[in-house]
Amino acid sequence: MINQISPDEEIKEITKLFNEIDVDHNGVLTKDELIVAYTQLYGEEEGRRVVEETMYNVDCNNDGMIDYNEFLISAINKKNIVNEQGILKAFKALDLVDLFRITKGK
Ligand SMILES: [Ca+2]
Ligand SMILES: [Ca+2]
Repeated sequence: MINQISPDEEIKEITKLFNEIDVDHNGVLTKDELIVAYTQLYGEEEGRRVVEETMYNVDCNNDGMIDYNEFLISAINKKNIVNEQGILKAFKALDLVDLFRITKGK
């Protein structure tokens, strides 16, 4: 089977990015963690602005933190992985993520 896009690779990249931002590895991105990551990318002022925007757009359940599902959905939306296979892969990944989190949570 030949796939032109590789959703697996996309999700791996997204997961890697999430883990990099999640410095205390508790499975959620707090505003502080996002600010650290984004100010490195965009500088102090622009970074904070991007974080505000991200929290507003991505924090679906309004708990003030970005969990992996929210992060993945937003990343997928941004990358426009709109084909059926991509969405399917994403949902599969979400299942795995829940397992991952349960395993990780102590
Ligand atoms: Ca965290
Ligand atoms: Ca949230």
